Amino acid sequence: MPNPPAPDRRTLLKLLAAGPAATALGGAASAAPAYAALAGTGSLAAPGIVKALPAEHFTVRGTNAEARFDGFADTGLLTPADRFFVRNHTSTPVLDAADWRLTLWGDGLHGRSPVHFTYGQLRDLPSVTRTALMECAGNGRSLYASQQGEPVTGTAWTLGAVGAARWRGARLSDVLRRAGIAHDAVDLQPRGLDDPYVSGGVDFGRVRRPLPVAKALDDVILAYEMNGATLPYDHGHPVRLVVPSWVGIASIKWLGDIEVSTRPLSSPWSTDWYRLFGAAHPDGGSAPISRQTVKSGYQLPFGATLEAGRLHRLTGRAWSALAPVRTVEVSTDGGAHWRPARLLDEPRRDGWVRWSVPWRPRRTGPVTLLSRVTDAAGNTQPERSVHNTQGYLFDAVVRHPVTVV
Ligand SMILES: Nc1nc2c(c(=O)[nH]1)N[C@H]1C(S)=C(S)[C@@H](COP(=O)(O)O)O[C@H]1N2
Ligand SMILES: [Mo]
Repeated sequence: MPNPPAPDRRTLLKLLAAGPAATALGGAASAAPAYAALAGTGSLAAPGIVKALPAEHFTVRGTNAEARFDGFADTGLLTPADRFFVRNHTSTPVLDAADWRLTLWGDGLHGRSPVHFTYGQLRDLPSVTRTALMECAGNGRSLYASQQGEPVTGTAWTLGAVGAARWRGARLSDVLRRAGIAHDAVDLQPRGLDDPYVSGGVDFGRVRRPLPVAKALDDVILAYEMNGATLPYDHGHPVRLVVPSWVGIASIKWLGDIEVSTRPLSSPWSTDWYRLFGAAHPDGGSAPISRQTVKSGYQLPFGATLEAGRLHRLTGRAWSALAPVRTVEVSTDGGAHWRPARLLDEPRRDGWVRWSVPWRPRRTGPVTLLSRVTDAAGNTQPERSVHNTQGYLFDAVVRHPVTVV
């Protein structure tokens, strides 16, 4: 399965209008004959995103599309690709698997360098299949302002910059060994084939971020399938990294090359961003962030109305990147009383669990619903998240307003 279904004509026009990324590398041109059909309706426009973004499932934020977390109620444990959030620094390049190759280079390879792998060679390696969450480091960011009154910069996600998928691909460790990784290699730097990221007149180069060799050799996948189908264009076609339990930025999409180095590497994605800056953190910022954190939420719109006197079944999801979920507690009275929710899935590492709780509200008026996850290592959601200026790793209990009528 070399390529996902080609974008429709309207999308192609949008991509062409979006600039050189869409047409670079011969991808769009070679896929062109399939563009004949359909023009979508009821969809939002995000510059540079190929897939349809129906308004009932997505909120567009700049070049990104947030999935509607409240709408996950009708999805299973896996998030379908057409409901999965997209985080693009620039725009989705439409690449052809047949033209793609991965280049490994740097002083951390002991033999000849560079080393190349074609798509076919990658697919011929033993494959692994693994379910893992993909979650942006800034997921929940807007809650720093709305709930804690603290300003942060960056995309104002609510809770929908997360999804779970079943990824299939080659082990990065297999590729590194075949490429001849040296024993003293310490850092990799995977880099995407999307356009260089330009912001405020500064060209930061193509999206890339150091990845320690220890993690790379542990459980990182070069994924070419998502939920049993060819990896979609927006999610990194033909090949992306999947770095389980780490912040989404580690999982470089449209992977083009990997530097392998015997010295520590850096990029703006490890120096300017994806560190914790602010009063509670060291001068110059924390170390680059790696693991995601703990979160939970109700699959209900903010401000939903619920009928008094009726028995409602409230549902949600909870997850931790640190250990399997152990308990979810809920409060339907603003935090005065807590009770356990029923877990609907067996907790697993790198996954989430669905939960439910019955609730018959008696009195009409505004109510704050809360949920709190605790994982098997004892990590739990605090009342407040420790502020950082770029709003990463929000982990506090979410205060979810509803109205009983
Ligand atoms: N090449 C490239 N890789 C990338 C990005 C990008 O813009 N370009 N965004 C990163 C970020 S910040 C996140 S959160 C995830 C999002 O993956 P998704 O769009 O498949 O949901 O991809 C990461 N990989
Ligand atoms: Mo992200």
